[in-house]
Amino acid sequence: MFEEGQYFAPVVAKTDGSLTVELGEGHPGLHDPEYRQRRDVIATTADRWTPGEPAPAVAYTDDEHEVWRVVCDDLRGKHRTYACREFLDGKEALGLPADRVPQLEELSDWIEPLTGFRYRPAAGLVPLREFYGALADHGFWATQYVRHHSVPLYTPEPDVLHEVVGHGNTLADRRFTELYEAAGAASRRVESAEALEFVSRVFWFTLEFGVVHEADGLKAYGAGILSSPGEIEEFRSMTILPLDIAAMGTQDYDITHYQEVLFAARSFAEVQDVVGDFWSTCDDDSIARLR
Ligand code: NLE
Ligand code: FE2
Repeated sequence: MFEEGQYFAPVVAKTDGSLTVELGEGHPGLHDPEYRQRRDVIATTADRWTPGEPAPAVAYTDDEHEVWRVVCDDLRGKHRTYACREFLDGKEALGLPADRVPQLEELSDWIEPLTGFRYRPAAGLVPLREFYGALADHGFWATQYVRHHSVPLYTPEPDVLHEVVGHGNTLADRRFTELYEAAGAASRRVESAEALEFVSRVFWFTLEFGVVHEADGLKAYGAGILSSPGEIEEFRSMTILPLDIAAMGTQDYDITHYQEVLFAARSFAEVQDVVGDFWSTCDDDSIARLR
């Protein structure tokens, strides 16, 4: 339904300086003028933010709060069943509201004392170097719009539910943020676009879509699974391969569907050891040997 590579709808500047978000063919909000106007307003506000300022507050509508409630209600039991231990610890520490969309600034104020991380508002796609580089400085670029109400179970676009319910709960736990920081450091160390792409694929198959064996079965630790009430029920029936840096860094994926290939760690400690060590030490040469 979406073109590969376009899950971040292009954001275009208009002559008056405001932004318009170009929802593509097949986007559930394409023929919903009210939704399109919301996307434009939210993108424009984020675009006007300058570093050092508080993230702009979004005046979420009742309908947007309702989408948040529906997804959080649905995920409550599913997280208990399918989320890994470390995610559940972060979720308990953060205590996100389930009845309203929280603002990035208040989230940052809750997360910073736990791990040092703060959100930065993103109008749309943030270039890879900027997105990953920010992680090294405890910054997490995040969108603020809400997925269209007709598709609460799954969206290929990273919306505020993904950024906050998926990533926010992990940004609240040091075991995860050490990994985010290491990915950020790796992105600053590598020079070639190919090496950065490799680092980014490893991120995709771990912090976005990673799964891990626990005593009572396979659990998710990737934010992309943990923010989707649809995909979280399906990941166990996908092709599950063992954690392997060279395989993850070269594996192709389709961003527009449930992930068909996932990499499972034997334990979260394996993620820390293998993936954390990779990001902490990799450079262009070591990645070239793996590609
Ligand atoms: N598919 C995820 C969700 O529905 O929340 C978002 C993934 C963004 C990479
Ligand atoms: Fe994400």
